[in-house]
Amino acid sequence: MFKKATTTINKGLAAIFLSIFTSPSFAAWSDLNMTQGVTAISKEVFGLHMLIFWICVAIGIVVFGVMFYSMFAFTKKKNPNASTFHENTSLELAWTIVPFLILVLMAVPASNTLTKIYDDTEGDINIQVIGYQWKWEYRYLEDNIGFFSNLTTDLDEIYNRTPKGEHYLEEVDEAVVIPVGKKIRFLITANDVIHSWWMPDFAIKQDAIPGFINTAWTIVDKPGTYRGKCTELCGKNHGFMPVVVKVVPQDEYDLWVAGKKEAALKMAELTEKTWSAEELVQRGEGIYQKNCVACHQSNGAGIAGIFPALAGSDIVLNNKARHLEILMEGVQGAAMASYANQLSEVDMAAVITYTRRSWGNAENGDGEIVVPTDIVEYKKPKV
Ligand code: HEC
Ligand SMILES: [Cu+2]
Repeated sequence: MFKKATTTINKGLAAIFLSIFTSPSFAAWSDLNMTQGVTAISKEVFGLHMLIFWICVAIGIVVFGVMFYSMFAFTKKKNPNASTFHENTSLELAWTIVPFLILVLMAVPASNTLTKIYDDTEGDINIQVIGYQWKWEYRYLEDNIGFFSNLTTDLDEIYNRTPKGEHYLEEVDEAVVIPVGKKIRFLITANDVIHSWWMPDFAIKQDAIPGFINTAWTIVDKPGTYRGKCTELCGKNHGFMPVVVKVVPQDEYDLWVAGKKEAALKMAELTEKTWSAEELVQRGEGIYQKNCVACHQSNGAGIAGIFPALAGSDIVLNNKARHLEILMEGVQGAAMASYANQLSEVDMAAVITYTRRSWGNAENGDGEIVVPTDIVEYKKPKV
């Protein structure tokens, strides 16, 4: 029984060592080892890791060598009279100075790399990264564009109802896009709790802390899609807020920025235009179906005792200010979340107006509508 177990373990170990030593090149035992990444810094970090690993191996061999040598060379049988000396100045000096020198030897290149990593000077492109429960927001400071990046993995995959896809839990609706060869500085913070923005291929792992801004930077020369995740336990959906960065050639990046700006401009125009109640109701229906029916139901009747009815609700009928506030701020301690960051001004106004105008609400209440500029006004800092 015991023998069988040890044979299995031995075979397992042999297989592991065999797989390490027979891999194409020594650095390529990458599925066991740390990733080398794709940037100069990440390769440097990998180099440091290997250097220190081999120093540890050498120390291990010396220490265990001496230990095993002593165990076998000085058994009671071979050496019945143990020597009893104590205090040996040169030995004590040696075992103080040698480890000190080893530490310095490791500290010099490590500090060198750390100083490079902590360079917080301005980048060619500066992107603010904001962690939320449970998604990331990105704001390109120079171009004044921004968006949220949400997980897109299907719930069916998460609950094992369908096979898991290739990028399971590492796919988003909108990736960060950056150009090759440019210095990108990330200004990392959070909106609610502590998150951490981790992109192993760039050797970036930086805490996102509310009220603080931590920086990180990268220059990536290899186009591609890179994937990371939040690495600070941040609540129930911590495992569901991946980081995806697409590195593209400069001209492709310029096109992307132009497209984003155009979309923002269109949105601004939509916000400013004069909306009729009918137009808002029409637009609001789809938004209501997508965001609200799970709780308030498509007929606005809610679910008794859990989700209040919006049809005939006093707030929806007669209290425009409170209605707006609930949608913008959410209700503390209840399942009603804030939609301020999830819906554009136009969509927010549309969904509110839709609920004020549907299910007989227009007839039974004041029938007031909310237009996009009301939301813009609400969002302005109050003095
Ligand atoms: C996850 C469930 C959920 C979703 C989704 C949701 N709500 Fe709510 N909503 C609630 C709950 C619970 C309350 C009651 C909060 C409280 O006062 O305790 C509420 C309250 C409200 C109220 C106040 C009603 C009243 O009479 O007190 C309005 C208005 C409202 N929601 C509108 C919306 C709109 C519009 C959407 C979609 C954009 C939406 N809600 C999405 C759960 C939800
Ligand atoms: Cu997080």
